[in-house]
Amino acid sequence: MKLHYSRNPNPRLAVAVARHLGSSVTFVFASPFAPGQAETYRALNPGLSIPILEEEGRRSLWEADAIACRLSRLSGTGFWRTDDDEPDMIRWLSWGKANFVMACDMVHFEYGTKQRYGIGPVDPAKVKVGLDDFGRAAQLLEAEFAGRPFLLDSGLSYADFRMASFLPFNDVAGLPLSDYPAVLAWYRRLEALPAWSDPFDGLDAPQLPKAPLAAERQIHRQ
Ligand SMILES: N[C@@H](CCC(=O)N[C@@H](CS)C(=O)NCC(=O)O)C(=O)O
Repeated sequence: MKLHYSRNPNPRLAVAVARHLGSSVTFVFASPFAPGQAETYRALNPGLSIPILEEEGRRSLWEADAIACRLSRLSGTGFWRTDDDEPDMIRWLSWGKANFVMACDMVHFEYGTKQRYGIGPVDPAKVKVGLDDFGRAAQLLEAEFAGRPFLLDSGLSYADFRMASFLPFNDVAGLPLSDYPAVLAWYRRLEALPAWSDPFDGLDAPQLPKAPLAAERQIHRQ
């Protein structure tokens, strides 16, 4: 089984899942949007994006959530719940993608992706929408995490990894995570997991192109 990945948020998420579960995958560094790569990757994912899981005898699987589901099934663990907690887990995946993760993605896209790949200047209006959405979503999560350490009562699940998928990039995005102490404490619990904090350990994965750090932007503004 091959997991095509890069250091960007969704591939990082898939690598972290594989590492957390101890999946027997070969990690293949991919750059599907680089010149000359499209033809190879179109056969695996018509949309070209990664992560992609290539498994003998099966259609290639793309979308980090689908890959997490497959790897969890193969692992025989309930990291992706298959019991009575599954609806609760799906609820957080669904809400997260439309709210918290979406807000993080919006801000990270402006300060991170656009700057790394020279896609254009930061759009302050988009940043404002992203930060407002982040505030609303983080407030809801703050109340949830006041009562338990992870999203599900039964403990760590894939929903936590998905919800946190853009937070490893917060050095660049600069989202005000510390305004939400219970959310920050939850994220620190994830960071204590080696599979989450350094999923690329031992892999030959080139660093992402640089984007200005949030701290550098503060200095620049003064
Ligand atoms: N909805 C997809 C999004 C996949 C996606 O946007 N992948 C981006 C990275 S976050 C990509 O392929 N970028 C090219 C690269 O990393 O080289 C998922 O959850 O897997």
